[in-house]
Order: sequence, then structure tokens, then C-alpha cells
Amino acid sequence: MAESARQTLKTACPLDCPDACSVLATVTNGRVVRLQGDPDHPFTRGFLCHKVANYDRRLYSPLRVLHPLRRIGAKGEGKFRRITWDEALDEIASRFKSVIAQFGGEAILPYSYGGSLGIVHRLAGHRFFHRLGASRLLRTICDPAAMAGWEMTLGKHCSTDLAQAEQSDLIIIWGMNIAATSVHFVPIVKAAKKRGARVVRIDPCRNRTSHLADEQLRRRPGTDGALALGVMHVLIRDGLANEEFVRDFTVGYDALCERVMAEYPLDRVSGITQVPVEPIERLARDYGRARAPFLRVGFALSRHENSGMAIRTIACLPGLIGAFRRPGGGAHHDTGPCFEFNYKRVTGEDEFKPSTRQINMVKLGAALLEEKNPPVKALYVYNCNPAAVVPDQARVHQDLRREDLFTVVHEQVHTDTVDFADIVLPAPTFLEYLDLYKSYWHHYLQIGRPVIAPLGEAKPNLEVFQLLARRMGFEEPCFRLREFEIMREALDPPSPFLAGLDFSKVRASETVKLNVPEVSNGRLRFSTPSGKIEFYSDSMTRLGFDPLPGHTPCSDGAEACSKNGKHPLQLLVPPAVHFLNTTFGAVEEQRRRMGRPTLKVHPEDVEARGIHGGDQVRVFNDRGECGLRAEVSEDTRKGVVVAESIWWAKRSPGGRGINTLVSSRLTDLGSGSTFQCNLVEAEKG
Ligand SMILES: Nc1nc2c(c(=O)[nH]1)N[C@H]1C(S)=C(S)[C@@H](COP(=O)(O)OP(=O)(O)OC[C@H]3O[C@@H](n4cnc5c(=O)[nH]c(N)nc54)[C@H](O)[C@@H]3O)O[C@H]1N2
Ligand SMILES: Nc1nc2c(c(=O)[nH]1)N[C@H]1C(S)=C(S)[C@@H](COP(=O)(O)OP(=O)(O)OC[C@H]3O[C@@H](n4cnc5c(=O)[nH]c(N)nc54)[C@H](O)[C@@H]3O)O[C@H]1N2
Ligand SMILES: [Mo]
Repeated sequence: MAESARQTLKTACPLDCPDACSVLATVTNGRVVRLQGDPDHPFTRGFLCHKVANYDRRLYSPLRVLHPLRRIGAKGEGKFRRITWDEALDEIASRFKSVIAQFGGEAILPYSYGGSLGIVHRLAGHRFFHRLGASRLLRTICDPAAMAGWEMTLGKHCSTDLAQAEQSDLIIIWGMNIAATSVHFVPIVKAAKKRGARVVRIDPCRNRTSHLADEQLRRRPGTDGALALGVMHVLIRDGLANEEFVRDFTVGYDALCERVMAEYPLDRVSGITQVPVEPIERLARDYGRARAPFLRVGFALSRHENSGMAIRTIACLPGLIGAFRRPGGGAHHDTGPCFEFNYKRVTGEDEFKPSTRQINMVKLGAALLEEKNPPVKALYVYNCNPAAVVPDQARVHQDLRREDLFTVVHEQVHTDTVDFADIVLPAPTFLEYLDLYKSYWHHYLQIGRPVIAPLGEAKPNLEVFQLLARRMGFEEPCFRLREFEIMREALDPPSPFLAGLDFSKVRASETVKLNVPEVSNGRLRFSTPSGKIEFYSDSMTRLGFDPLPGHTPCSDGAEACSKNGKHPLQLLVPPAVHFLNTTFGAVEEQRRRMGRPTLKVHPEDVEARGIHGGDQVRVFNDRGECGLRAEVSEDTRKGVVVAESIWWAKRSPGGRGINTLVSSRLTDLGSGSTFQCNLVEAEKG
């Protein structure tokens, strides 16, 4: 730690972003003055996104929580009085004890997600809550449908190294705005283009990433599975499937052919996706004939009701043509599952064998209001901002106002959720604590060291849970482990991917690569039950799904629009380039870059509604309404409106954030969120 003079120290970005950057922090007299990308990291390559390059503005924000606080106003008002750590911890422990005595441990609900992805502080609460017998949170808000769909077809470990894409001659970016959400992929795509690669994007909207693409297929949202089936139809019809690869490395080809040829003729696919037949044929031919086609599949398209199956269907494409045969070809979705840490140990699952009730985090509103056996009486929030990020926001806020709910929020800044807390605890940022970080995009592991002392009285998650454990009388040695000991637990016993990993290098802040064999011809083994790519999946049957790929319309998606006269517009809420979920809502410069909460509407849709660019519009459905500023733009499709996210609710008109309009319905596979699958109407107002 640097208390004086000027020093440059290496750490790692903890944010919920695929890129997982290595960061160089310059510290002068104990103050962070500069953040830069590490030039030696193979993917960070010396640059950071502008959000993290300016993280010092968040670090020293006037909105930082620096001391423990107790509520003095009404819930939701955000009025607090400073208290000591002892007072705060004593009160939490005594309230927890009385809730347990009266209602049992399951009346306590921990609530956390991706504020920091560090293995130590992200999972620090699990042991504590398992020991307590609290309800268990199903952490499903982000990507479970995508993970499950991918796993069904290709196995969970299959993600071709992204660096390979540089050697590809055709890159398909399916449902990702990489220039906003994974900016370190951009130089790789540009390098491939320089060598002559063609780039195709599949996304209903034009945005920053569109400039990288030679062509964009702007299909209807929520119809990606159907588009993939159309592409397969052409590949099979035109003899572009690679028979040798299909024979050696896949199962279920004949059944797939039968399904695709009988049920997904191109006129039907074109009707569903609203993409003309010709571009579908061109995409299929380009894909089938490319030397080394690389498919990069994002997450947003997995936030539709039908998306587990959609991702499973898209994941069949590389198998049909044998995209893995040559360097540069393959398919990439998520490298997270390759980091096979000993999660059971680190979370205390092994030791405490929890079997308590599970509550899906997407359904927080219903859980707080409707769970009766027992009711939720205490909520402990950390690493997450549920009052802004969770669907069905009006209900969530209503429930957080319940006088009989004791709410603790451990936070870095005064978020929407903090306003509802009974007790607020100050949390440090990654620049103030030690942790170990994986990536969900590349295969490198790195520790992040603190570069300054914690500001104010901030204490990291691990320390807080250990202090609480002591007050609850938990004597187990696991409640006294230090950060490096927990990292060692996570890496032991090692999975094949972690085997041979030199912890002393990790400790010395080196960037260390997992031992992941490259999926390339000759050494192909997929981590599915058959070891092959599964066009036909018995696992799907066992879960009660169609064993073959297919397309089912969403009940509240674009295909239902025409039947739903009341709310005919489909709302998309993708991430904004200047925010990261709600983490940068605390930073004035980032908010200024964003302007105001805005709704992009297609010119044909405003015409019928008498809306002009710059107008304030009322956007509504049966769940509630939001006030947004209209931006008239052909960047969206007719019938689709876009609100880039996520603004803090309290910075939105009426204190209502965009998730007021989002439903808590779940996806087909994985019980995930359906953020991109909601119908609304808009009017001047
Ligand atoms: N700047 C920034 N970066 C982020 C985040 C952020 O909030 N801001 N969030 C982080 C997190 S938590 C995650 S999970 C990741 C990924 O976060 P995601 O929300 O999955 O974002 P993307 O993968 O970029 O996908 C967004 C793109 O998908 C398109 N899209 C929406 N619906 C559909 C559809 O039905 N089909 C297709 N084909 N495309 C569709 C949108 O138009 C948009 O261009 O990003 C991370 N990185
Ligand atoms: N409208 C809309 N809603 C969405 C999405 C969308 O695209 N559109 N995306 C969804 C997705 S994919 C995701 S993953 C979720 C993300 O939802 P969240 O995981 O809630 O992410 P953030 O909003 O960034 O909030 C994280 C909070 O954790 C705090 N934090 C960070 N580090 C620490 C720490 O070490 N200790 C403690 N105690 N706190 C810490 C930060 O200050 C921040 O307030 O949002 C979902 N909601
Ligand atoms: Mo996410």
C-alpha cells in the first residue's frame, strides 16, 4: 500500500463485465490519481473502458457511504443518522436472533449479485447464511438460460479462445453490443477485418457496434432461435453441412434434418423473424463456406422467455459446419464454467449442507409480499442494488417499504436500495481490498490488491460477515479464514483446468492462464453426456423439453404484439455504454454523458402517436409507468422501443426506473430473467 510518494500498483477490475481487466493504479500520497490498462495483459492490452479509467470519480464520489448509519426517516426516504460499527453489528445480530427465534432462519433472506466478481468477497456471505439456516437465493438475474442452453448443445466448457477470432475469415456477433459491453473484443475484430474477415451482426438495433459490421440482420427480438433454424435449413438444403464432422463429432443429425426441413422452411422463418429470405440465405452460405467462421453469442438474446432453447439452437450452428476444424473458427459464449473452483467448500455447502427454501432473485417482489411459510422478515443486501435492477420494480419498492421487514444494506454508495435500509454498512471498493478474479470471457486468473486503505470506516464483505459470525456465536474455524486462505480453498482440489496452476505466481499478481485445452480438430471432446455436440439431447427430454431445437413465440414478445392491442410496442432495455448496470449511476460525469433516461422510438411509431423528438413520453403497461424523453431514431425497428439501462430509479421521473415495466416472468431453461421480453405503449405526457 502506498502512503506517500508516487507509486504504480497492479490490481484487477472486479466489475460484472466479460473483459476482467488488469489495472495499473497510480497512487500519490495515499490517493488514487490515475487508472490505466495493463499493457502486459493479453486482453486488456494497455487500455481500459472510460468508466473504469475514471473510476477515481466513483471512488471519491460525494455519494460514498463512509460510516454505518441507522434509518431516521420513512423507508425509501434515505434519511439516516451515523452510528458506530459496534452499534450496527449488535443491532443486526440481535434482530437476526429474534427473527430466528420467532420465525426460524428461513425468514432471513440474503440478497447479493455482481457488484464485485471477486471469489472471496462475492461469496463471503454464503457460509454465514448457510450456518444461519437462512433462505437460499437463486442468483438467476443474469444468464442462467444462456448457460443452460449452451450446455445442452456444446457442453458448458466449450468457448473457443477469443484471441482465435483474429484469424477468422467470418465473425458473427449474435446479440451483443461489444463496443459497449465488451470493448476489449473490438481490437480483435478490427484485426481480423484488416486481414480480410467479414463481420456480420445479428441484432434488432443499430448501435456503436454496427460500425464494425459489414452487414447487420435486424430481426425481430426474441426470434433468434427461428433465425438459426432458417440458417440450418439452407446449410442442409444446399449441402453445406460438413458430413465428416457431423459423423464424428455430433449426435442427432438425421432427426435435426427432418425437423428443420419439415418445420422451418424459409418463408416461415422469414415471417417469424421479419428478415427477408435473401439475407438469411446469404448468411447461411457465407457461414457454410467460410474457412474458419467464429461465432460470438451474447447474453441479451437470452433474456426472453424462449431463450434457453434459442441459445441451444444457435449453438448447433458451429456443429453443422465443423467450425472448430481450423484455427480461427469456433464458438464463444462464456468461459466462466472453466474456472472450476471448489465452490462447495468456499460457500460452506460442504460443511453446512444447506437444505433451506430457495427463492429466485428475479421474484423478489413476490417473495417479500407473498412468502408466508415463513414470511421474509429480514433482508441482507450486499453486492447488489435490487431497488433498481430487479424486474417488477413497483412491487419491489412497495415490499421494501414494509415496516415489519428489517433491511440491512452493505454498500459503497447511496443507491436506491440504501434508501430503504434500516441499517446501512459502508463497503470499500476493489481499490481498497484484496480478492481473486476470474473472467467470463477469457481464461486468465488474477488477484487484485488494495492500492489504498479503505475510505472512512468501510469494511469489506468478508470482515463484516466474520464480525457478524462472532456475534451470532459461530465458532467454526471457517469464520476466521483470511483472503489468501480462501483463495487456496477455492483452488483445491484442482479441476483439470486449474491443475498445475502456480499459486505463488497468482500471489505475485501475475496474470495466470487456465489449463484449458483448445477445442480444435483431432482433440475434440465436448462436455456433454455423449462427449459430442448434441443436436438431439436426452438431457432436454429429461428436463421436460423438446429434445430437438425449435422456436416457440414468447407470450409477451414481438410475435404477440400484433395480438395485443393494448401494449403494442416491444421494450428492450440493453446496457448503456456509460453505465455498468447501476454501478456508475453514482458518477455525475457518467450521468451527464448519458443525458436523461431516454426512449428510442422508430419514426413510424411516433407518427401515429403524435410524439416528437425531445418530448416527454409516458411509457406504460399493466405493471406501471415511466417518464422518458423520446428520441426518434431509425436505429430501432418499427414496433421496438429501446431504453438503454440502468438509470437509478431516484434519478428517473417520479422515482420510477425502467424495471417498473419489466415482468418477473422466467425463462424456459434456467429460471432466468426476461428483461428483453416486455410489451408497452407510449404516449405524449
Ligand atoms: N457498458 C456496460 N457494459 C456491461 C454492462 C453494462 O450495463 N454496461 N453489463 C454487464 C453485464 S451484467 C452483462 S450480463 C454483459 C452482457 O450484457 P447484455 O445485456 O447481454 O448486453 P450485450 O451482450 O451487449 O447485448 C446487448 C445487445 O443485444 C441486443 N438485443 C436485445 N434483444 C435481442 C434479441 O432478442 N436478439 C438479438 N440478437 N439481440 C438482441 C441489443 O439491441 C443490444 O445491442 O455486459 C456487461 N457489460
Ligand atoms: N433494465 C435492465 N435491468 C437489468 C439489466 C439490464 O440490462 N437492463 N441487466 C441485468 C443484469 S444482466 C444484471 S447482472 C443485474 C446486475 O445487478 P447488480 O448485481 O445489482 O449490479 P449493479 O447495479 O452494478 O449493483 C452492484 C452494487 O454492488 C455494490 N458493490 C460493489 N462491490 C461491492 C462490495 O465489495 N461489497 C458490497 N457490499 N457491495 C459492493 C456496488 O456499489 C453496486 O451498487 O442487473 C439486471 N438488471
Ligand atoms: Mo449480467
